[in-house]
Amino acid sequence: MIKEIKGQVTAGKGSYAIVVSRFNEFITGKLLSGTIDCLRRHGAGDEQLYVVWVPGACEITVTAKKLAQSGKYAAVICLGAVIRGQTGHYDYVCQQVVRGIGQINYESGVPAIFGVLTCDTLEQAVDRAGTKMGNAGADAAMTAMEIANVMDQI
Ligand code: INI
Repeated sequence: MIKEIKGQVTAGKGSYAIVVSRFNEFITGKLLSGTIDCLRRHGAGDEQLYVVWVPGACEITVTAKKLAQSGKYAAVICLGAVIRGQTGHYDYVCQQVVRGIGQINYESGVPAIFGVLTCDTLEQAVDRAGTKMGNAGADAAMTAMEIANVMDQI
């Protein structure tokens, strides 16, 4: 018989770390609200949630790595907003964050969830921070709960 594992989208008993950047806080604050709301709706108590603010997207990785390596969290959710219009080094910031968060996953064995918006315009970011296109923070929370549950079952 095939043994098949599928993740349940429930918070379970584990704790969740959320790293959120202050840069573009108008957007990232909405992502954070979406993440917390989604985790609570799926059974998380506030004692299971740990929020760490960092200056910008470039500082997410070092922080998320430390949280992942602590072994205290079922998943680390990374929230940020990199918007092309504001910087010539948009591509460098994006590359650094994407690669860094990806590395945390396989180096620590703890899921690090990519909830960083990489947008060409502020309007695109607004669309993904609780308006037309949903809330990327809530999406990241859903992913975190599902993969944490998968990890529990393996
Ligand atoms: N940080 C962001 O989170 N988003 C941005 O759009 C951004 N821009 O545009 O430059 C940004 N820059 C700051 C960067 O993440 C670091 O905090 C800074 O370079 C110091 O290391």
